[in-house]
Amino acid sequence: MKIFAEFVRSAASARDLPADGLPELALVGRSNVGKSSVINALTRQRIARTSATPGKTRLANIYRVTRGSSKPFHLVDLPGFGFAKGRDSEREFAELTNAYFGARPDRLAALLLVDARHPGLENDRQAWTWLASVSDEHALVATKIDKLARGQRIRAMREIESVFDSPVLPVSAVTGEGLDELWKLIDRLLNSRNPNPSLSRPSPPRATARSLPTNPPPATKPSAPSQVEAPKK
Ligand SMILES: Nc1nc2c(ncn2[C@@H]2O[C@H](COP(=O)(O)OP(=O)(O)O)[C@@H](O)[C@H]2O)c(=O)[nH]1
Ligand SMILES: [Mg+2]
Repeated sequence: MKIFAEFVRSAASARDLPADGLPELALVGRSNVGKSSVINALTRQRIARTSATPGKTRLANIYRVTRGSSKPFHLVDLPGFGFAKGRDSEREFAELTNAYFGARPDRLAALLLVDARHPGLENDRQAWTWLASVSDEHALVATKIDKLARGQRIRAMREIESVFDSPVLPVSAVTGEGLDELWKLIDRLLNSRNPNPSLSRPSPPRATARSLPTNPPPATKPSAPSQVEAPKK
């Protein structure tokens, strides 16, 4: 399948986001979680700059992506969060994301990327809660799955699904694992959005993250925060 991707622009606030009505998919995640790498792997281009130094990107980078005969969409690489600690981290995330999407939650489809090796970090959980409050169309992706051995993986994915109370899709930008599934998930997120949200309220479909073809959802509700340690690179 042919994929065409081009950089559109960087945006410092919601005002700079394109207003041409194309569907948007936001990538949300801590700095260094692998957002840019996932974009490059998905588009098979070195279009997004990756960095071993967290915190380089303070702007949202917007790409226009067309896959096969599908309608084009905008991929929005949001600035990473995760520098501030404790209470400040909640504010940090709210500021970053509200700057981009505060004015247009109806148009927000989003993926939260979490590091497969660090299930349940506090700021990841805050980000998930925030996404759940502003968007029906969001799903969870675990990055850098290549860094975990088989046994560790199963345990880590179970823990992530339990903490977030949601299915998770494991991917690797390095080996390409999970990318086909990720494309399917993206198609579903973009296409399940109602173009006229006012017609569908007050019973919005909540099918997106739930319909991931991964493991069944955990039987129990998430427990207390499991860890808040600083992630390894
Ligand atoms: N092993 C491995 N490393 C990855 C993967 N994705 C990203 N990385 C590395 O993690 C670092 C941060 O990646 P980047 O895409 O810049 O993260 P961003 O800050 O979220 O955009 C870089 O050194 C990448 O090479 C992956 O799937 N597997
Ligand atoms: Mg990046």
